[in-house]
Amino acid sequence: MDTYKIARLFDFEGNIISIEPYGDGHINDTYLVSTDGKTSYILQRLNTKIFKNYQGLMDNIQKVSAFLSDIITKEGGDVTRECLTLIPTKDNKHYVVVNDDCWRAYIFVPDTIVYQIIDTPAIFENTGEAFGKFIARLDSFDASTLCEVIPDFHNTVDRYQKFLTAVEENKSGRRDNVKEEIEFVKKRKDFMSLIVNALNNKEIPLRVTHNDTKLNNVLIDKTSGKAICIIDLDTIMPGSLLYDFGDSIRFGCNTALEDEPDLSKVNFDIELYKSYCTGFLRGIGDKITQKEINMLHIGSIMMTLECGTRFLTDYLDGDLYFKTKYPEHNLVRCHTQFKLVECMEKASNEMIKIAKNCKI
Ligand code: ADP
Ligand code: GN1
Ligand code: MG
Repeated sequence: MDTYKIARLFDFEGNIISIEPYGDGHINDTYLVSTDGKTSYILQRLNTKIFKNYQGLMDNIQKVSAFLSDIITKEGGDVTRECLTLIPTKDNKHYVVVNDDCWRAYIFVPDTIVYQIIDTPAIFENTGEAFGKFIARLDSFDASTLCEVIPDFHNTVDRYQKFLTAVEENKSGRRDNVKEEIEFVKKRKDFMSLIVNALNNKEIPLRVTHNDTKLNNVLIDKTSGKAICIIDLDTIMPGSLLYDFGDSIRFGCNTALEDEPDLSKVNFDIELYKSYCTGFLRGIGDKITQKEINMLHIGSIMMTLECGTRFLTDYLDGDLYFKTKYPEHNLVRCHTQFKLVECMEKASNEMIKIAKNCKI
């Protein structure tokens, strides 16, 4: 595929100088397009095997980024740095389909860093504030105008069923290698329905949420250390705030990388939990309910268990979903997540106390 040919379909300023693979996502193919003009661009090929309804997905992103851009303008912010800006194609569409691949482009936000691992609690607190603010800003967005990009994305009851199917089918022939891991999930079957039940019983509200709030989906300003721009809006759809909070904790409170093979390095950092909680609750302000605050620790454990179960499911299926760099990659990722689940389960009482004390 000729990325230059694709890039020329978009309404970029200046002449293209280079196009290089960029970033470290598990799903899409991302390229940095440098030009001789003032602006560089991000060009992305969407993974249409995963995002089958890419039209719906791109419409979601257009609506949400326009909505956020209005709010940021009203607040006197810089829209080119504080939210994603889609670049239209030369025939004024917000994406283009070439040979069944869907491509889109954004303004590249310069002088920012994405972290794969946190080194400063203050940065994590800023990240929490940005994600909290993100949900608060979308509070008045009409959720019924969004399509459900991946149905049942965080439906952990459904994830459990899919896991059982993968165990049953054993497509990869790897089932006997992972007996303990399978038992680990089965033991937690009842736990996996807690948030789904709370949503169904309307104990907690359904909101417009990001649904993929890991640390490398937020751009941090190099100079100020502030989390300025939330990216990767592919999974924006109705969900629970507990999913967004929990996924950030899953990724950010890990003392090691998501795919660290040495499990002695993988631990849950409770001080970082406190930092994120403080920032998140400040960012979301009065938009959070008491019941949600009481369940923040459950969100954290749930998202970690869900992610580990997804890695295990994909391992059993033969690595069909996540990009992998070596044959056991999904299993290594599964192990880090399950180790974190155990650590969080042990730290639950402390996590509950922290959330209570953070909210003034
Ligand atoms: P994936 O769904 O594959 O994770 P992302 O949309 O998260 O794809 O993009 C992958 C990486 O590209 C991000 O982690 C970030 O480093 C970088 N990136 C994406 N969009 C931008 C942008 N507008 N400005 C600067 N960097 C970006
Ligand atoms: C994927 O796209 P990316 O790399 O930000 C995945 C998330 C997982 C995450 C695990 C659409 O996120 O749900 O939590 O990997 N995204 C999708 O790192 O499945
Ligand atoms: Mg990403």
